[in-house]
Amino acid sequence: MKRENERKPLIKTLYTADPSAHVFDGKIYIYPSHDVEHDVPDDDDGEQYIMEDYHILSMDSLDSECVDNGLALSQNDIPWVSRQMWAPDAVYKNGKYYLVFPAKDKDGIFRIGVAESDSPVGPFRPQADFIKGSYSIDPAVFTDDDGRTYCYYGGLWGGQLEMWQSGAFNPDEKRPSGDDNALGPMFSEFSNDMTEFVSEPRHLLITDENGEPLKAKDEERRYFEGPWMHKYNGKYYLSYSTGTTHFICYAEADKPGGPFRYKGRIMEPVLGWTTHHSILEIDGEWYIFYHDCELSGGITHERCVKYTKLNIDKDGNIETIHPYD
Ligand code: FUB
Repeated sequence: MKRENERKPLIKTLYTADPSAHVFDGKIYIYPSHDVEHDVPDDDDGEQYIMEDYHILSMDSLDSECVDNGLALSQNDIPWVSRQMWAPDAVYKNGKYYLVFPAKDKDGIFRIGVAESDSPVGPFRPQADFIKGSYSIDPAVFTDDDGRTYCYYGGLWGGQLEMWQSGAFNPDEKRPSGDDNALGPMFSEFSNDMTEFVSEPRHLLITDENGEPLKAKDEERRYFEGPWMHKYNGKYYLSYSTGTTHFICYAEADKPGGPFRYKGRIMEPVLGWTTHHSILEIDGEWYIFYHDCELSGGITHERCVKYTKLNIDKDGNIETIHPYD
């Protein structure tokens, strides 16, 4: 049976997207993008996503009202940022809450920054500069049982991931296509104090069932953006959006850095172009937080966050969700 709040916009007073959900101290916190209303036309570089700040949402339980906790961090307060505060995540470490977010620097290049707070809802104090060596978008932060904290990140097209194939930023870099190997998400380890990457950023390998790297033309399975990591029965599950084909898919590995083997589809397309999610365990059951454009009647940059139950069997197989059933 569905819960009262399930598959419905969790909050209607602001547009929200890209929900990274966590349980801190028994309460649910959602770290979303804060979409804004405007008339900028859509394009493949995501110019329509001109978000300027973050608001953190919270819920006492899955059946409670979702609360907007107000302004948590604005682009105007971050020295290195020019614009486009895209999908964030958060982690609790060292007795502090860290907000990890992508935004364009003063040269128009997406970087990843960190801000900290004593409260899960902020306000967050940004570090003076972006994480050295970071680039692209959609950071998802995962702390393993041994306390090591990793960042999964990167997005194609407007997320600029293809532009770094040579190791330096090149806006004219050719996109992988056809039988080229697809680009996997990036993977780096954070220092314990969350001020730097302590491992060289590298692409994660996602293979097919035969151990062959997924190809760029395999748009129903290859990585596009929006990575998330969850651990289940000792295995590592990388889930992500396929972008152009609008699915949320997943791949499995024995280690946090892969290699990952493609496993299947978690969610069919939602209303809107983008699909972006997080997965977490709440009171012994698993849930996916995601977004669609129901609240705005389909306007791609005016999205709303939702959640629904995820069914995972004992072997870690995830049942595909049809979001409007
Ligand atoms: O919200 C802006 C971008 O749209 C995110 O970074 C992507 O994952 C997509 O949801």
